[in-house]
Amino acid sequence: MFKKVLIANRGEIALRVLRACREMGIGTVIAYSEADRDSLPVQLADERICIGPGPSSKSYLHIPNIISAAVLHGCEAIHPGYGFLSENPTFAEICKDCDITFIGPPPAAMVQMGDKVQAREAMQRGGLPMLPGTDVLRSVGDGVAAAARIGFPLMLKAAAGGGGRGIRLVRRAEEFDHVFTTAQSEVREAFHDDGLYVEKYLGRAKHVEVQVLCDNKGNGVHLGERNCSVQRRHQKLIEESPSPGLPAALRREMGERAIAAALAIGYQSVGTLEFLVDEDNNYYFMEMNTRLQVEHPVTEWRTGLDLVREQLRVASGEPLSVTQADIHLNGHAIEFRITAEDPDFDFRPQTGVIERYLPPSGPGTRVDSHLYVGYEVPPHYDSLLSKLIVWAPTREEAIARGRRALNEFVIEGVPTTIPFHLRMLENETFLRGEIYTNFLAERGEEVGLNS
Ligand code: MV4
Repeated sequence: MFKKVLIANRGEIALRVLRACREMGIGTVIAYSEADRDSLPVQLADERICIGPGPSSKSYLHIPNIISAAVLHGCEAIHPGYGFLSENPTFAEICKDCDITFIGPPPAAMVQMGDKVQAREAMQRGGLPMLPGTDVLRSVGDGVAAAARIGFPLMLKAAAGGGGRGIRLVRRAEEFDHVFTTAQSEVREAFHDDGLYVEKYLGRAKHVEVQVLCDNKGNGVHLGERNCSVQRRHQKLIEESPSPGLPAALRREMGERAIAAALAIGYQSVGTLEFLVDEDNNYYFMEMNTRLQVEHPVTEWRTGLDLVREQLRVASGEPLSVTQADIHLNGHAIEFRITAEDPDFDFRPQTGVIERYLPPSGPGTRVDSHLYVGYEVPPHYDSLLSKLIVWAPTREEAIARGRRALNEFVIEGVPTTIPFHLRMLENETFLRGEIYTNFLAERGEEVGLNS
């Protein structure tokens, strides 16, 4: 096992990795930007090193400074957290060239899953069901021909995109040319790759993702699913497990096929396979995230596993500490993402100083957060402040616990999404477990959204 790990991230996930390291007796070095100088992870880490000014491009995305930080502090490994460089195969390769273990999957798996067309092809070979779709499209002409074959409505997506970036719904043929050319220029700008692809659009679908964990000896386990259909403009807001209404047999089948497909591409570390599930419980592979995800605590609570501990173990060459027979999914867990966005003003991100901070506690209540009174929310990064994760034996009890904990949660100094979450927990569609991916886009006014 490693003696010292560089944490190349910030906020709540830096704290999360730091905590796993500390419990395992692993030394921690936090790489931080000038904007995060006074952050909690910097205060709690064993050692700290500034890797640049506030803007991510000059700090958390600046590979030379991060590698130098690890070398200067004698770190054997780097944990990238999520976001930033966590799915950057070039960074993972440079770590390897510098004899530093990248705590995550092999670069080849990142490359393959990072290209959404390659990912679809690989996962289809791995036996996963797919929506009708196309190869990469480079011209409007290719697009029009493919669209005619697939039929409308369809989803136009960026081959180098993912997570909703560069995604567009095209309802009718007459829209296609314009949407394709607009998307192509935006995608070229955003990803330096103008590859697009088309999939048959699946309306009234649920976003159900399967957590997998693999070591570097060919062992792998699936750790249940998470329903992430409560999304606003492709930003997840609430995640829960089990996915309401998913038949047990389907849950088992999705897990078994997800882990088989992951092992078939030589996957290692934690990973998440995203599916769309339609009203008849048909499921289709969408994409694979080759990193630890924000919502991992939902799975940790149901399985009792520490996923960061498992990542550190497999990265140091140890076998999985569990077999599939050891995995027992208990109760119901729900995560609420508390962000510095104002739900009454179109979720506009806000900065400010935390004037009061009283996180909830009590039975079945976990708060992952880097906040403290006096903390100044920096403008450079995403707006996640805290994750509230509640667990209870049943969904109804978890919802009641979520309501209680959210009402207890005091954050003053910036607006937050707490009021939005409380409204969701009063919404009949949510309470019935019938939220689909387009709920907030089409019926957001039911929960006070004006978008
Ligand atoms: C789709 C889809 C419906 N049909 N693809 C969203 C981001 C990325 N995970 C892929 N996503 C979707 N892909 C097809 N062919 C629905 C989603 C989707 C979604 C779309 C719009 C608004 C919110 C959404 C939430 C989850 C999934």
